[in-house]
Amino acid sequence: MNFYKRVAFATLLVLQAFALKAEDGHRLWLRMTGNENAIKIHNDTKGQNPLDVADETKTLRIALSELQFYIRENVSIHVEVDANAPKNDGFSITRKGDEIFIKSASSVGVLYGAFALIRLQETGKMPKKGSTIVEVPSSPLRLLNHWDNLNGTIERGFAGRSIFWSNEGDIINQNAALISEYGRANASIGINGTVLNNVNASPQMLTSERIGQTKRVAQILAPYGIKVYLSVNFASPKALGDVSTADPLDPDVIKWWQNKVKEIYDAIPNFGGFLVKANSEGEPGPQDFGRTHVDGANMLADALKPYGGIVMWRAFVYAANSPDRANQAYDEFMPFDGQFRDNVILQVKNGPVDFQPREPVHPLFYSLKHTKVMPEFQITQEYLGESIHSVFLAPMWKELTDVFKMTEGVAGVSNIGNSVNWCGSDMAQANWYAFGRLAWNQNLTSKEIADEWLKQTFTTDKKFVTPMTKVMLESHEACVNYMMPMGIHHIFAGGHHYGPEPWYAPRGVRADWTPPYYHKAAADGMGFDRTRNGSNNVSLYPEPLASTFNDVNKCPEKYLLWFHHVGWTQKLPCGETLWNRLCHKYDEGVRAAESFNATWAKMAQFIDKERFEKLHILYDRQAKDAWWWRDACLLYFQTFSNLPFPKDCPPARHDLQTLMRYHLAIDNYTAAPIDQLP
Ligand code: BDP
Repeated sequence: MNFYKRVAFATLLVLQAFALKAEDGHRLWLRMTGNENAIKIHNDTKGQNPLDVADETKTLRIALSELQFYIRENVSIHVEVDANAPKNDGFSITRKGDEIFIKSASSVGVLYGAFALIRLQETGKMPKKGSTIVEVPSSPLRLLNHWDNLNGTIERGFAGRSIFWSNEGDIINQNAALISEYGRANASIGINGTVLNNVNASPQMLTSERIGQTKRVAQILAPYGIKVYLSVNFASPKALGDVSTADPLDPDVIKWWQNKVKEIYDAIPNFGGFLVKANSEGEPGPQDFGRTHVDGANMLADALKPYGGIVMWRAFVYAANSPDRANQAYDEFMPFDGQFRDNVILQVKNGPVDFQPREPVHPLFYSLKHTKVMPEFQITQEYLGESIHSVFLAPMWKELTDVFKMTEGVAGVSNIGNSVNWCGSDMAQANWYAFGRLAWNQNLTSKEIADEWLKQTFTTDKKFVTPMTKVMLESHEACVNYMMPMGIHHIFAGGHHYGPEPWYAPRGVRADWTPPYYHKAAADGMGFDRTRNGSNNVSLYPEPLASTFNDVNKCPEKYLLWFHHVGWTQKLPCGETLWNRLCHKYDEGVRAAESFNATWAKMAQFIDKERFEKLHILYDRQAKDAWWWRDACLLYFQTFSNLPFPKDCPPARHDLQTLMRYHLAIDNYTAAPIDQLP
């Protein structure tokens, strides 16, 4: 080893020694141990191009050092940026004897190849002699969306404060090393873009001072192949006091945005573009000036076009007093199909209401034919137990990716904060990981992702990986069952969205912000009639889905109460009455949560004490919360059904009055990330 390498290696060992002492989760799935073998690494890239760009050179250097430090087998590795190799961030890995060749048309592709090789090694799948692997990502845009506010708080964040912004001024320099680690972690799973601020965007984001700070983040992330994007407030020109209106057709407004975009690109040449939440939940938008989504999005798109920037325009819109919120995005956007510029992408949440534990696929994914569309998933568990419940979200996201090709891109609302383990809970890291892996390859199965994540994050020991893979794979369905099975949705407590409050309906609150709007429980039954006789939401789907959803006997049980209002004693295709089935589904959820807790309790011997104990507290709490959810929902719905629990269902542990007096999460638990709990 030369001097530089020896120093670097010694530093690495010291860092690892520290890290080994305390398994605080900070290293995520990148827990590889270093390798003293001086494996031979060759950079076979010919000529100067494309390595005449400083960031490209840095990217390649990162790839080389990752391989140098972490590949343990005695092989020699050749990396090469070559125009004939896989393009679009793709790479090939070829093994001939003890030589491994990583090739890509870009240096970031080589970096992805390097991380892929390390992942294969860590999961016991090092390429065999004579084999070739070629990977090209499913989605060109693989983006995190941070809902970080400029004062450092994070909307729906359960892992501490923002790593980018703070009230106390510029924390970016202070956090430079952390932001670089963030870049590395994202690059290791193929994420190539990040929106740095909340969709409920402050106009202040576009001041010169904040653009300067954004530039710094962009510089730190560029070598990892990550572009930065910003959420913008549509009223910025007016709100910042520069123009008297924000009307997208006003020449002064158009000029303002052109100048602002130029200012950004002068500072950040590889800037990605804008994300916009307009005319939604009180945010300003073109409709405030009698204009349309198309007028607004295209005006911004035209300003960004000369620089190659894009607009991600969100389709999450709904107005008060609509008879069915699930119809609204479709009604507002379908008439515009084909009218958006080619650098506009409509960003659509996976379901038509709002990141519920389960929703049918948003109808816009089936119907938009001439508009670019990218799904928006929520990695942070706003509606799935925050950073307290361990719920692996890949199976939920697969419900969309199994029917929709993400050819334009995909966004995930991040669960990252300055909590030492990044996500508030060690298990929640799996959702960040799964998002990146699915964005890279939407055909991966949930099982493959869980398996490789567990092996890298905890141990490759089968006695741990096998039972915990099962727990992870069952965890989403369990959460649906103990919170809101059979198509029930949005019965959360108002505001924090952690615990159940199906009864929440204070006077003066918009109907569509209260659970009774969604569950419609009454003496005759429960569920939202979205059939052709009801809100006709079923007709927004193509055939045969529309007819299947419309028919109470054919509608999948998991969507039953989403599409139908069903009588309490009505017999379902499974043979049970609605009431009995509902009781059994809640019980299934509780039993599963208890079994996860019991399985985890047996895992102590396989992993470190620190993470074991923290998660043990969480799994225990999840099981208790599952009981709380089940009792609250069943006892409340029982006031309408007036029916007893079926004989094989255990009696409630709580009484309804008590459950209604306390608010799960607010009075009982603090919403602080677990590693900050007393
Ligand atoms: C809802 C969240 C809210 C977000 C909104 C959005 O409760 O905090 O601002 O989505 O996506 O789920 O814009």
